[in-house]
Amino acid sequence: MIQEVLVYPNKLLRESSKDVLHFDEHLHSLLHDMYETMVAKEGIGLAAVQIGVLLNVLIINLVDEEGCQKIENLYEIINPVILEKDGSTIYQEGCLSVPGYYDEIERAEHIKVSYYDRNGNRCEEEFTDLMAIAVQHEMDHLKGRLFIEKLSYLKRKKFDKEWKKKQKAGK
Ligand code: Y12
Ligand code: CO
Repeated sequence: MIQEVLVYPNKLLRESSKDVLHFDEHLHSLLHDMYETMVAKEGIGLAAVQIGVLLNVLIINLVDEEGCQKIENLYEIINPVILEKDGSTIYQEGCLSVPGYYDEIERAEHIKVSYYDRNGNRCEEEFTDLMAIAVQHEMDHLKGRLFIEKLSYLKRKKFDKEWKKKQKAGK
């Protein structure tokens, strides 16, 4: 079922998520809802907290070279831990919980992550480029952090001012 995406400054977005303990039908139903919601809202990544569930679950589905978002390229990442990171890269990020705002954010260029799949199998994988950026963005959600918290002091001030103005205008 398509769920509502929580939008900044919703307080739940600041909470830390907890590890999944049971790889059962409830988890599979959550993954299904997350996928439907992400596709419906035209996102490429979503963390469970964004639909109000405080579990360490994230999904990422990047578009391919032809601009198609294929389900076979869907990553379901449960209880992720970053084992190694190196390099640095800057990318113009956006987030379904901060609609309409995009800014350049610096993150590690390569990461090695351990995680579990939907059946509880442990996986270890190295990610680079956009996938590494997306995993770090979504993992921040699991710790209650949004990408706007990585903005410089001045950029954040400008964001807060614009966001308040937008909220007043009811947009
Ligand atoms: C690189 C950087 C960040 C990520 C995290 C995942 N981010 C998203 O999926 C963002 C999606 C998004 C979609 C929007 O809606 C449309 O484009 C129709 C959007 O625009 C508005 O809400 C107005 C903003 C963000 C992954 C990789
Ligand atoms: Co986000």
